[in-house]
Amino acid sequence: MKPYQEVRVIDSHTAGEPTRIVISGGPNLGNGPLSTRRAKFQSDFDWFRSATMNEPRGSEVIVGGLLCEPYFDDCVAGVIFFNNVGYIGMCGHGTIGLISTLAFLGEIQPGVHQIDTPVGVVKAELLASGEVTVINVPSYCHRNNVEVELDNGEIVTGDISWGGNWFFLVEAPEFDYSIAGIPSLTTYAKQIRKAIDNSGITGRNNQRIDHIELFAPPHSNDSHSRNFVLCPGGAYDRSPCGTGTSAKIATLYESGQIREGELWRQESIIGSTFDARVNLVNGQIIPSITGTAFVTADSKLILDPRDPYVHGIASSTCLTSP
Ligand code: PYC
Repeated sequence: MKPYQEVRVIDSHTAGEPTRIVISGGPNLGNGPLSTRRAKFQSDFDWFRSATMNEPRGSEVIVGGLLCEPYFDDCVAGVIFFNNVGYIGMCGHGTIGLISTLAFLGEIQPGVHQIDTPVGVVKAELLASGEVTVINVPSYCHRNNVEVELDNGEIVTGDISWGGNWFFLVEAPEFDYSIAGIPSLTTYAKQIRKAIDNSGITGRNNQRIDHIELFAPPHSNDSHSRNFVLCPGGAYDRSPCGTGTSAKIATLYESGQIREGELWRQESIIGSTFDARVNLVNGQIIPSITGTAFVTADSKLILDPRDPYVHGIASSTCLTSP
């Protein structure tokens, strides 16, 4: 018996944004519904999330996914997504990373696959080209034109929308949407999130709006928009953000700015793209997001109990490791 725990992970990036799928060596969460398993993960094994996501094994940029047996027989896999500070409902780039990881492992072939998540079953199609189309959860705009006041008195107007996570969508074309502009965009997005938190404004059912998405015109003539997305853990999304793009196109559709099936090509702050479309199913907006992921590592993390940082360097004090 080895004096340390081994965790097999497969890392990938989707349009520049990293995903780390835990293949084996993760916690045993039982075989109930994924939402129940996520609650157990959070209450009993939060140290594992921190160990795999925080430095020195991870970083605030990575989104993790624990590969699980699905609860529903017609799903090919289950997944619980998390990051350096907690758990996220759905993750568009992470689902594309997961599908590419399952293909890398030889577990799936091109075709449509169902994935079980804590917020519902998601479909994803692996195309022969290697691209992946995620058929997301129902998405919608909760409130239009909401005003928040920043500490400096500036009033910012945005839409509160759901695309599998909560977003505050703001048109902010005055910034530099290139790598050089990232520090200013990050500061501005953090000021907006602080103002939202302080004002008590939330998504449906009092849920926290933890993603801020800023928009400007695209750099390429083939795209429709460029964005900058601040994630809950403080990092910016290198990809155009699958759930954020879903929230955006649902909002555009509801306000009559795009039609069902029309292409919306969203550029990220690094210039990578997702192709998005609104599909209507039983009156609900079901966004589809197409992108590509590449596997970057198939490796083993070592969790050595003698290591003082075995559970990661976290700002959180809620770790419940034995
Ligand atoms: O692609 O949905 C996404 C996502 C959420 C957080 C980071 N990426």
